[in-house]
Amino acid sequence: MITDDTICALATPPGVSGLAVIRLSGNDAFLIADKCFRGKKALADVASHTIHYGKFYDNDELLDTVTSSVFRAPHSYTGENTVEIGCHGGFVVSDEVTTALLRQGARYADPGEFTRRAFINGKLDLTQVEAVADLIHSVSSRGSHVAARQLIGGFAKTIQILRQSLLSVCALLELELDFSGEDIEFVDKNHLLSMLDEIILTCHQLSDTTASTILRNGFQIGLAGYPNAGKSTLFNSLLNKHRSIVSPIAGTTRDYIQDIITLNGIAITIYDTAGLRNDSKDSIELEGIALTHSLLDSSNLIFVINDLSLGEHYSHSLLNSLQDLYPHKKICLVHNKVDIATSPTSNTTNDVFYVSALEGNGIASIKQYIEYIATSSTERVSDVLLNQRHASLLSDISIYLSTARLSLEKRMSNEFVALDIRHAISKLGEITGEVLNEEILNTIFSQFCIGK
Ligand SMILES: Nc1nc2c(ncn2[C@@H]2O[C@H](COP(=O)(O)OP(=O)(O)OP(=O)(O)O)[C@@H](O)[C@H]2O)c(=O)[nH]1
Ligand SMILES: [Mg+2]
Repeated sequence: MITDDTICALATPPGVSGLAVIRLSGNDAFLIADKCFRGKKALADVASHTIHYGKFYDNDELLDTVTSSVFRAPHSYTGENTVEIGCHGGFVVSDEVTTALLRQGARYADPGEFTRRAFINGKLDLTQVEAVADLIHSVSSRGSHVAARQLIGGFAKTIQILRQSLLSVCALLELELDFSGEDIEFVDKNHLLSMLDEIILTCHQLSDTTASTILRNGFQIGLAGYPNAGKSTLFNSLLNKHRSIVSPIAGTTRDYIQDIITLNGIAITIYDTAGLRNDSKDSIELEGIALTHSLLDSSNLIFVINDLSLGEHYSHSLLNSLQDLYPHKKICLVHNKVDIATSPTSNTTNDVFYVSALEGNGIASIKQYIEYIATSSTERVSDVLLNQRHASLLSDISIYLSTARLSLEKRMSNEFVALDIRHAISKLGEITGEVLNEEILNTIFSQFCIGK
């Protein structure tokens, strides 16, 4: 499908840069570009996938010397005629080039409109569109690599295979219905049962979003502890920079502070938090404590920092209460200030660390541990960055298939079995966008920026 209007927008971030790229896509892309571009040949006459050097004018005013990359429909990102104009960067030139194209009949693109056209023209399915968004917004190289694999269609293929096998089973079940009087069986029911089991299992395995969320947003670590335990000192030491204020006054950190380090290609977001104490009456500090809890709640790993100079068991009641509050979370104990501790220190083990955040002892082993945990919690993700939309559709699919399975076991009529399988097929189609839901489409494309 080729839409009537031709859209244009800056595809690179605005600002001072070596180059900027302006995209022009639509039926009249060559016609419009040729009104501004003067090279050896008109762009309308050159072959697809070629690049041309020339001068770019707004009427008779020379704006820049540019390169024009030409892509003819349907062999372009959008599936439409496309020209990508590479001009010099900076705030002025790209703006003037865009304005000149608008003056010649192009329309300014909406956010995500290029990708939306790619979807409408069948160049990308919905999982690939989502991969584009993840690729642009990725915060870690591992997440970006998974998104790249999703972009070339890994996930879409898995869904297609599931859909195809369900479609063929459904066709056979419905065919059997036509011959219901004749006691003919086209589908081996035991085989169908095991097939449904397999697909339900695949849906369950696929639908855990934890690992994908870590790759998309980063692995979150919360530093918790009583005031003055040395959380901010440890935070700075892990980041290797002076980021958070350190002082001997209890209650120094009131708001939470976050920063990112990258370990093994995974973004690790560390949160320094307000010290947790039960007896505070200061309303600001109490608000900080409430914030700390909401952060710990969303953390993938929690470190409880204990001031070892006050004793090995000084923070035990805090550790116990956090373990009660977050029973499913990994919580480690960090004994800090070994340099001034009087009690003998044991060796660092898997969950218990002995460090001096001030002097830097033991920090390397904490980092190693973080890297190990973050890496192993994302290992299962291969070629899909699952999001909530996929997860909820996969859960719907499991429910439909489980109902179909039950009907089959109860030897109910094929009609019922087929109906639930059809619902599951439709939900699989929603994942890839074959079954359209306008509202979902709008939500997905609203996350894109202009020019993409
Ligand atoms: N000797 C020694 N002192 C430390 C160490 N870590 C932190 N301190 C000191 O302990 C005091 C408190 O450190 P902070 O890092 O501000 O402690 P905090 O847990 O962030 O404190 P609040 O923000 O008030 O909750 C400061 O005087 C630090 O210099 C350490 O490993 N050894
Ligand atoms: Mg602090």
